[in-house]
Amino acid sequence: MTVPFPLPYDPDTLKITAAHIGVGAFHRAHQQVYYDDLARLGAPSGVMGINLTPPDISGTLAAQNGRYAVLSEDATDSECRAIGTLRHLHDASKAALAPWDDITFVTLTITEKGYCHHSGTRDLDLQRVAADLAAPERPVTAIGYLAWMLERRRRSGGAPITLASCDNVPQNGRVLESVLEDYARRAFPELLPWMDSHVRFPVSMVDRIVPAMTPEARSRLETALGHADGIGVVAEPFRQWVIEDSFAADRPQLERAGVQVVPDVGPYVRMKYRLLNGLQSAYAELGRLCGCTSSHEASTQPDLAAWAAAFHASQASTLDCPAGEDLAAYGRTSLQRLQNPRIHHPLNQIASDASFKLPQRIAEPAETLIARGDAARAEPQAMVLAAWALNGGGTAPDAEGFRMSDPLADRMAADRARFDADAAGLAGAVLSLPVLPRTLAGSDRFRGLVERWIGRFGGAEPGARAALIGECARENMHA
Ligand code: NAI
Ligand code: CS2
Repeated sequence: MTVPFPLPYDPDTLKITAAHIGVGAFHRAHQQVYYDDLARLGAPSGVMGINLTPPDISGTLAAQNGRYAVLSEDATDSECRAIGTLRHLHDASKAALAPWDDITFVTLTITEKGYCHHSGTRDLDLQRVAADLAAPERPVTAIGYLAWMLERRRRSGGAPITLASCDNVPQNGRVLESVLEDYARRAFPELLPWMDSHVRFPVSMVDRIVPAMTPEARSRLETALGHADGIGVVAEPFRQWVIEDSFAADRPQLERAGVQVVPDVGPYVRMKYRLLNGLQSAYAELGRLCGCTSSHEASTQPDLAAWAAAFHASQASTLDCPAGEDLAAYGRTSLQRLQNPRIHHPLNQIASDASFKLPQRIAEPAETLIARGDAARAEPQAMVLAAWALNGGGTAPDAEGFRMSDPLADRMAADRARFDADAAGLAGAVLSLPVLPRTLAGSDRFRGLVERWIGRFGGAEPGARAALIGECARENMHA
């Protein structure tokens, strides 16, 4: 049978030494491309994939002979490449059977909620793992699954292993380490000292905009490819991966594929969260208030596009610049990336789980400005939180049926209804959400800004709201 995905290497000969948990759209368009680069450079490592929750795509991957394609596109360029490094995919029903013995490097993208922690902390949410703790050898959560895999490794005298979280969770590696330690203490006490000497949890920053696939994106991909591909993905051309130099054992030669291995990932993470992700979340809230549905639509609306400069100036003033970067240029590039006409990123997707995202993207920079006595400069952040409150946990689907979801949606919808004509009440309610630092509500100036913007936006039609944002951009918001 002809294999319709041409590759310069033979996937069947790859030794599988890496694994990934959470083989969603992002992993297929990001880490897999780095592994594929390594295979093309002659430093191969096959990757075993595990999906503990849907999507169930192992059958499709097998039917495509373990291959799929990634289409990268922007206004001027388009590249379609085959990937053959995702070797075996185990869905939830088969995850217990996955062979872990030869694996020494594991990455994870299991979404913010997959860590079973209390947002904004490193604390295990015991309710989320109660069923696993009751039967630790039949785990369902990612944390229970990893702990049981490590325990079996310990019992069999297995090799050290690196677990690298790649989710957009602040201090992702530290969170994973902390929840796993707490879980192990309760489920497998002998595992704790073994983990100390055998497991490392590097912090990592990954970046590539990979929206959920739509029928339209799938059709573009298949046209470029020339045949069907049930699990291929469309992404922007940009990609970056920065990882902390903290490994337990042998690992793929990531640097050869352009991965930056650094002693401290923190400055890179904060730059990305505040300038790129911060702008995405800002547009998700402000854009939906103005009637936009995608980040392309919001970022090319003239008033919202002009506002990005004021937002970035305020956010950048809270950052240390990582070595080799330029914050102003990074901000401009971030806006241009969102303006990519080929990438349709639904605002409802970005707005989903905002209660896990806005703390580090919007609230922390506002907190820094308040602590510095510069609350007035936090007006862009106040506008975003005002818009979040006014969007009020609304979960109505967009034109393409994409729904917003968030654990705090019900509470926010109730607050929105309760304080319908009361800007001060709604400002107080949003700032007292448990995921936001108390400092925000404690600053009269900042609370006043949120209240003012709730009042201004609340009394205006969607078109007029964009004009208000544009007005603000022109005043340059004290930048
Ligand atoms: P997706 O919806 O395509 O896939 C989600 C993946 O997470 C699936 O493999 C699913 O099995 C797994 N998952 C979901 N909930 C889980 C849980 N409770 N326990 C274990 N596994 C779970 O989403 P996508 O695009 O792959 O994004 C996943 C994560 O990757 C994001 O939440 C984010 O943290 C990170 N990321 C995504 C980027 C993007 O542009 N899509 C860019 C940078 C990071
Ligand atoms: C987005 C991110 O949905 C979201 O929260 O902000 O997934 C974003 O696209 C990536 O972090 C880009 O690397």
